[in-house]
Amino acid sequence: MTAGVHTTCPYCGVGCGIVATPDGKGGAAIAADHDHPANQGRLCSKGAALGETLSLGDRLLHPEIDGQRVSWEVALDTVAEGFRKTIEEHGPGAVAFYVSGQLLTEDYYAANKLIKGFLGTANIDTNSRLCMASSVAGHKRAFGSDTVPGLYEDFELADLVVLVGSNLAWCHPVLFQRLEAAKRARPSMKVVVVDPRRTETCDIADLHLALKPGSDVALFNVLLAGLAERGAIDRRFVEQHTSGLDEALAVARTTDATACGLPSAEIATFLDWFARTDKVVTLYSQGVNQSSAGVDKVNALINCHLLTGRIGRPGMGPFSITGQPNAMGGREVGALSNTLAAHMDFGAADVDRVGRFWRAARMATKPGLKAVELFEAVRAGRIKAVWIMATNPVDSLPDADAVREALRACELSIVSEAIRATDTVDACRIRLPALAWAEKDGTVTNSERGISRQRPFLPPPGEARQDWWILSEVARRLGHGEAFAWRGVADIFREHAALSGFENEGRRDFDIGACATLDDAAYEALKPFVWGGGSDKRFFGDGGFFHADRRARFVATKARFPVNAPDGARPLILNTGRVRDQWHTMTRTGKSVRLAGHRPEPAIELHPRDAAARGLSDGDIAEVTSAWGRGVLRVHVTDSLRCGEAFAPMHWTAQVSRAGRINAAVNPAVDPISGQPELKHTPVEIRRLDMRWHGTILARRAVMLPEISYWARMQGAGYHAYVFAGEQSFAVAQRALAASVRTTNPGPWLVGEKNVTAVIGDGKVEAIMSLAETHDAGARDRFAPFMALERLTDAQRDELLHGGTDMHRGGEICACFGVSCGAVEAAIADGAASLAAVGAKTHAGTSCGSCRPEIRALLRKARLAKAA
Ligand SMILES: Nc1nc2c(c(=O)[nH]1)N[C@H]1C(S)=C(S)[C@@H](COP(=O)(O)OP(=O)(O)OC[C@H]3O[C@@H](n4cnc5c(=O)[nH]c(N)nc54)[C@H](O)[C@@H]3O)O[C@H]1N2
Ligand SMILES: Nc1nc2c(c(=O)[nH]1)N[C@H]1C(S)=C(S)[C@@H](COP(=O)(O)OP(=O)(O)OC[C@H]3O[C@@H](n4cnc5c(=O)[nH]c(N)nc54)[C@H](O)[C@@H]3O)O[C@H]1N2
Ligand code: SF4
Ligand SMILES: [Mo]
Repeated sequence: MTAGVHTTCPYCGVGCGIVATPDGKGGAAIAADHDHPANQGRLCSKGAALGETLSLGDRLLHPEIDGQRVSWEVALDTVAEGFRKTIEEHGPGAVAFYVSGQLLTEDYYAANKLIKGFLGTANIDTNSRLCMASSVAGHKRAFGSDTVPGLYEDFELADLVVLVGSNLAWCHPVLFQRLEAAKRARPSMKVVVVDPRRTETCDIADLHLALKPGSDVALFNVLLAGLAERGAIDRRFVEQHTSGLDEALAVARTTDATACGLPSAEIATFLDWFARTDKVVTLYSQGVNQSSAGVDKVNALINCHLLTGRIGRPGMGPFSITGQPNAMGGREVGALSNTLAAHMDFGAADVDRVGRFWRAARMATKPGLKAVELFEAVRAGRIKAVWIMATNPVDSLPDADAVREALRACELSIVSEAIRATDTVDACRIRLPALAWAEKDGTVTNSERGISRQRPFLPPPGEARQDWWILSEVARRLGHGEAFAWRGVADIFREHAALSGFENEGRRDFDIGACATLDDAAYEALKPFVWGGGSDKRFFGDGGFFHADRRARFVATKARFPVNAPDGARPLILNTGRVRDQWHTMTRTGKSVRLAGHRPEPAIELHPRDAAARGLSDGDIAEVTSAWGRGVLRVHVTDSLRCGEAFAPMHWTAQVSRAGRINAAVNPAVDPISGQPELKHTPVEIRRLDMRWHGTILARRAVMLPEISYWARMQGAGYHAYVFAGEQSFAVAQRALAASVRTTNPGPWLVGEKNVTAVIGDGKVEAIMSLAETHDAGARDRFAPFMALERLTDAQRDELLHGGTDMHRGGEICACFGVSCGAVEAAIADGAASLAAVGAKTHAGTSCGSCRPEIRALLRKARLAKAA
């Protein structure tokens, strides 16, 4: 065993420290870093399962052009020559990069420098456009800079924490656990959740405001007016450090509170708590940003903090939480199409300064296209060469079928990817193999401006290379070798740090100029640190905003509502987001067996009344249609939604589900300022599909399913699991499916009862299939134990062919120990009355803790049932 390597989790923006210890066989043991300031020894279910994502079977390991393996020389020459020719013939505006908050800062810097300083265009946008763009724009309007003023410890120090459009329990679980622990230690602390859905985050809420989708501006306007009326104003702060209050208040006072669809008593309680409490943190995420009024939502809530002077002091402030591990690093290098570099923009002085620093050959002088319009330009043929890095836009952009079409029609589509089978890789001509988390080297910045090292702990596989190397090789071929002559990531980091300090003199918030002189050893050993702020690392406690007059701005935000409103034909509002155990397009979390249990299928959640009105029951298959496209998903009926609203997770792609790719249906409307798409609000209709049969397959080797209406694939331990349903005749489907299974899983075919069939060769199950006229939700759980057996006894074989052991598990709760809902309910029925007691009986909730909100919900349900 080698010693543990200190690195950072590649998933969410909390940025937890990890110690990875390679096992010498290509894997590694993953443990939490007890010394990392972000997590202090904690990890969530996704972080804890990282060890299961390291295998190489599905990696892109060699460059490819049009499906043929080629050498790096050929691939790089083709890319460089393609860009050179396109620019020569059509100008720099005909090329584009589309990059990602999952690049390391050094990779990100290289991409941004190449296109903006040497190709002469700012047509580089990042998936942060779908994620943080509204916060960036809102910060700039209010503060004059894109600054997150506070720190994680502010959540622990606050007396009131307001979570707006954030499902913290599932999306930033370690921060949620820190908040939960603080509230337990100090029960007087209050938590308010503002979200149309009752999420797991509401588990710790003292007040849940299930507002009408899109009505956040109205809510915070009402709050602003109410605070002013009650005199909850910090006059000194407002007078010395802000401007624009009168205009903002005038608009706020005309806002109609009923727009929020909330009982007035709830709004009154919120106002009362906010007015009375000095230490307030307002944390916000995609329920705010991903909206056609996203920037106004950000400013409406910042207004309330400026009015009360609650910003940049311990336990106070607005806090925009980032999603991706390096969303903040991307903002630092300036890789949005409307930012330049190092928190500079396209003003003439900035363009000149950065151009001199880079010794740029061809400097971009104006902002480029934003993600949605960038892919429209690709589709229209105005952009003829596009290079995608570390993001999967065929699944994650709205109106996603149009994105796929755009890429297929593009003359030069290039993708740098770690994984071979993704919907974007399938659509691109040139495929460049990138290093993945375990192999790459560099830095990331988390939500609290904390910079940490990601360090490699496994050797580079195949011919995969890190993104910065690929970029600099292309730059060299285009004649810019000198500007890209880095020997390694430390060189790039020093250059990036130097640019942040270059002619800065305190005018720009982002300044890590001191790091420009780190030597290689110091960079290697770099400990996590938070950049900026005063001695306590916070910004703006004493003003010092970055507008020219050093004052913050109140922004008058008039309540506007989503551009695409529901109507008679599409009366439901589709909201989308995340589930606890999957990460985005599942290229990594989808490999983990233990993460496959919690939410195994793409689901559409519906309120019981909306379901009943459409003849839908839990477990049915439904088609979701919008003006842009459709998806086919499994129905989940739940009263955690408001009537009239539906929710679907964003994670399922064409690789894992035939039609579960919900972004085909999601609308591409954007915020007029930030260009961030409105991913939380698409008018849809939902109808039941009449399935004539339902089935489950567990097979050692992947099965090519015939054309059927619905299927989803999930990872089992040493096998693939498929759950599916179809509209054709039963007999035809049964024959076609059996043939598919046997093609890749040969052996004796045994026919059992209840339409169970199996391939069992030499006593070992190769494949199991069951088909029935009704959905059998427990089939996968019943059959799974048989796949774990090396050799079946006769009795076990008979049991299998009779339909498997009858144990309905009701879905998994605890990913760490694989504990089902059924087992937790049984423990509760058996007398376990607390989280600790359930843990003692079942182990559930005793490791990473991500499932504790769900266990508490089951405990509550049992208590209510008992009381009734
Ligand atoms: N498990 C998991 N964790 C993740 C990720 C992941 O893929 N999986 N991705 C990471 C990334 S990149 C990001 S950006 C973050 C996202 O983290 P979050 O923003 O917390 O997650 P979402 O589920 O996208 O959306 C948050 C909530 O916004 C609510 N919402 C919808 N419309 C409105 C509205 O009009 N107003 C308000 N107030 N709320 C509304 C939704 O109901 C939803 O519960 O998560 C990060 N963490
Ligand atoms: N409907 C709906 N759509 C959404 C959202 C939503 O809430 N609702 N959320 C949006 C948000 S906030 C986000 S952030 C996006 C995320 O959407 P994407 O960025 O498309 O999602 P990922 O699956 O994280 O894609 C990252 C890709 O990079 C690859 N990769 C990993 N590491 C590396 C590397 O080092 N180099 C290279 N070259 N490749 C690498 C991974 O295999 C993966 O394919 O989705 C957006 N789309
Ligand atoms: S909270 Fe979970 S996903 Fe986020 S950084 Fe920490 S371990 Fe990774
Ligand atoms: Mo994100």
